[in-house]
Parts: sequence; C-alpha cells; structure tokens
Amino acid sequence: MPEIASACRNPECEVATTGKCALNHELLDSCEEYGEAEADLDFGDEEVHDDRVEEEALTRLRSSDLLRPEQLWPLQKMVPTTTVALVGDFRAGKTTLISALYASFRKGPLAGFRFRSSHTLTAFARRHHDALLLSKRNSPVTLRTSRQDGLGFFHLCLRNDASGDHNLLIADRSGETYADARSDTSLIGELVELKLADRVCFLLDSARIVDVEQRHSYKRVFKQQIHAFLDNGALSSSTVLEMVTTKLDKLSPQIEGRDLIKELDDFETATLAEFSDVSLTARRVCALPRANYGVGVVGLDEMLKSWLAPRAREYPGLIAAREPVRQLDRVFEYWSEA
Ligand SMILES: Nc1nc2c(ncn2[C@@H]2O[C@H](COP(=O)(O)OP(=O)(O)OP(=O)(O)O)[C@@H](O)[C@H]2O)c(=O)[nH]1
Ligand SMILES: [Mg+2]
Repeated sequence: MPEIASACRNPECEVATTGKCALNHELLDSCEEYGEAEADLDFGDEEVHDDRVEEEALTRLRSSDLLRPEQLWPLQKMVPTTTVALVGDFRAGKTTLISALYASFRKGPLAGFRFRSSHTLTAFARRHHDALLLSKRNSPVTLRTSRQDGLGFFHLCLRNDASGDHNLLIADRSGETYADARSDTSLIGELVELKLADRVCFLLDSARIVDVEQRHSYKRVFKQQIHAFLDNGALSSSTVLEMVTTKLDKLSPQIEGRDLIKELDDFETATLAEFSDVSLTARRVCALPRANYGVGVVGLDEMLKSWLAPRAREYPGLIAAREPVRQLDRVFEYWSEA
C-alpha cells in the first residue's frame, strides 16, 4: 500500500483515500497542491513556547483577594497551616470578626503574635473599609457576604517569638448557605471548609439572643446546626469545635427585667452539656462594639491564642506486615528490634 498524505489542498483530489494525485503526479511531493491546508497544519508547540517566554519576562502580581479552596494546596505544601471555619447564620458577625483581626494587626501585635505577611491583603482591606471613617458612613458596618461569593479563605502569617511563624487560614462564606444546608442536609457535603478545618467555630449572635421574638427559635436552630453537621459526618473526630458568642456589646446586663448575661450563661451551659461527647468549648467576643463603645473589642486575643496553640499531632499506629516478601515491608520489624 502506497504511503499517502492525510490531505491535499485541492478539494477535488482523493489522494487521501485512493493514493492517486488528481494532477497525475507520480511523486506526490512534486505536486504543488499536495499537503495540508495551512490552517490545518500543526506547527508544533513553538508558538506556545514563545508565549511562555514572554509571560515569564513579565512580573506576576498577586490579586491578594480571597483564596479559593483549590488555591490552598500551593501554600499548604510549603508551610504548616491552621484552618478555622466560621459557621453562623446571616449577620452573625463572621466577616466582622475576621476584619477585626486584620484591624488589630494594623495597630500592632495581638496576643504575642506579630503580623508578618498575608496573601489576602486586598480582601481584608475591602471588608474593613466600611468600618472606617474613610467610607463616609455614619457608623461602621460590614457588608453582607452573598451566596454568589462562595467559599473564600483569608490568610495571615503571624510570628511569635517563642513558637515561630504560624499560617492561619480562616474560611468565610454567606450565612444563608449554612442555613440552606441545615434545612436540606444533602447540601452539607458541599461545605468543603468543614473537612479542611482544624477548628470549626459556631457563631452565636447576641443580638438575636436578646430579641424576645426570635430568641427561642434561634437557640433551637443554633443547636440544630451543630447536630446536622455531626449527624451527617461533616466533621472529623479530630476537629476542634467551639461556640463563639459575638456582639457582646448588645448584651446590656439588664433589659426589661431580664438578666441577659445569666440567660447566655444558662444557654452556654446547656449547649456544652448537650455536646459533651464532642468536647465543645465556649468563648465570647466583641469585634465591633458600635452598640456600646464602653464594652470595647473583647476576646480576640484569647481567641487567637487558642486557635494557634500547638496541638498534639495524631500519628496512625503502625502494624507490621505478616510474612513480608520484600525487605522494605520488614522495615517496621527492624525498627522494633533496634
Ligand atoms: N454591635 C455590634 N455589631 C456587630 C458586631 N459584629 C458585627 N456586627 C454587625 O453585624 C452585622 C453583620 O455582621 P457580618 O460580619 O456581616 O455578619 P456575617 O456573619 O458575615 O453575615 P453574612 O455575611 O450575611 O453571612 C454588620 O452590620 C456588623 O457591623 C459587634 O461585635 N457588635
Ligand atoms: Mg459575611
């Protein structure tokens, strides 16, 4: 069978199937029509290579925006990270808490940690902007995180004189997504931050605890969220769980004859008892005390310290292979003898 070309520029020519040149050339290479149309020609990867050289000559700037889950790995393979997921209904104070950490490091060290760097500086600055006079607002606010924003991670690299550098990743997404997952548990699997997190913080909004109309349903729903995650296997056994009460400035000690601090004490105690088998702990914070500036920013230092405290690593137990045929599989046996 003659060796034939895959195509000819002459559409009438059937050389590709018959091996016969329409212009009767014996030697196909001598036919001017013979060969692929230029548009179909494969010029190899030379052009791609040139582009790459050009790209390398440019300086690549980071967007410094939120990190998406698929962008975590390049960081995680270089340095150990601690990942915290903040879970809470809409307006519970998740984004404000993160912004407050950033705002605190703009002023100086916090809890013995100094700011070293961040891959998400633009994201921090955007969230913090509306709490500044610069935004020309009458009072500080935090804009709501929308469902469309999806899941994003803030990054802080913090230095401690005793323990060195710590890379902290904090997950944030809209409260509505968590509410959706509570009512439709098939959505829980999509909350990938729960599997990535070393610690999951359930945010309890003081403003809703105070509200006479919604306090009972809110308390029930708060516990239901934790149950939904536990019952659906969304949290691993090594994940640290924490209940974080936000907006302490909303809890004036007495309001309409109610002792709000005592109500919170009782709810915390009841919740910790209900989840005693998973070692839930509780803390209280105030990130933006705009309802009562006398309260001040509370609890961020203790919170950060506990988030970055060294954790005992869990190593899997090694089991020696039975009658191994390879020397490599006997390594454990040799180690045990040594
Ligand atoms: N008084 C007071 N208001 C606060 C505090 N923390 C947050 N807020 C306000 O509560 C509102 C909601 O806070 P966010 O941080 O946006 O809440 P979120 O949980 O991120 O809400 P979503 O993005 O909707 O899920 C904002 O207007 C904040 O300014 C606080 O400590 N005290
Ligand atoms: Mg938010």
